Amino acid sequence: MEVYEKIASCVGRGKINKDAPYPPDMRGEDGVFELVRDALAGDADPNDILTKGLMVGMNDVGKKFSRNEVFVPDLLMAAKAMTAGMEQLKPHFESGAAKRRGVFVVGTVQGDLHDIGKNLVRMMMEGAGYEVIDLGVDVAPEAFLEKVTERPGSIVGLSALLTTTMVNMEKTTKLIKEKHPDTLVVVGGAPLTQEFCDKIGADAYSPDPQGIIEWLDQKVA
Ligand code: B1M
Repeated sequence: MEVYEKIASCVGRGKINKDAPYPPDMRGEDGVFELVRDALAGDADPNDILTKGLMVGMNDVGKKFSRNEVFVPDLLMAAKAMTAGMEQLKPHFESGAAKRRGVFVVGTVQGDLHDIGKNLVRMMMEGAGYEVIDLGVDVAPEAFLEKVTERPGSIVGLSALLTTTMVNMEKTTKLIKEKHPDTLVVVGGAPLTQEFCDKIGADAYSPDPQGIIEWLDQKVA
């Protein structure tokens, strides 16, 4: 099995590291931590580790969850395993952070606790040279507004993973645009579409963080 497949499989099984007792049938085997560490030491591309390994594993577990083959605790273990890999990729994505291109306020909208995608956006934006203020998860529209008021000219990034929390993205965008019409609001997350972005009056949507960076490159010269 090639290394990316092994990483994907460990994410899917929730195998964090060698010492982790879960899952019992993988006791003593390398987990995501060791596999990513060794892959980086062997000159693997951090982007490949992310897209061919970590994200593939997380996608698989999501599909199994949809088919009722795994349950919420399995998603949690997969998320922990993925985080053990992402932590090590962080310095590689942040290495371009010498310059500061602006302030990017990011958070997962109210009611939503998913933070892996949002953390990835944070890392990539830091890597692209932005000062990032991460408000975390379950962020109320007022909390975004407060930060924008405190840091005029900042760009806001909203993440949502649930169809039920997408409405809070709309509330947040409207509140910010009402008080600070010139603020750029960019949105992303698995259930979103360009159509939804247009409907709520956000400025840009991208299915991945890179698309947001490229859009801002055009917009904020
Ligand atoms: Co949840 N969950 N979850 N979950 N979970 C999903 C999203 C789901 C699709 C699973 C499924 O049914 N197949 C489903 C949502 C269905 C829907 O609304 N249509 C779901 C559900 C139902 C739930 C609960 C309701 C389950 C329950 O309790 N019954 C519950 C809700 C809790 C809450 O938020 N209030 C819940 C809980 C959880 C856990 C806590 C167990 C865990 C999250 C742990 C954590 O984040 N720390 C979890 C997980 C892990 C998932 C899946 C499996 C993986 C999400 C993930 O991290 N993906 C997910 C299924 C799936 O997506 N395959 C699922 C990896 C990540 C890198 O991708 O976040 O999409 P993603 O980010 C991408 C892009 O979307 C984009 O960039 C990233 C990289 O490409 N992006 C942006 C994201 N934000 C962006 C912002 C941008 C730009 C791009 O600009 C600002």
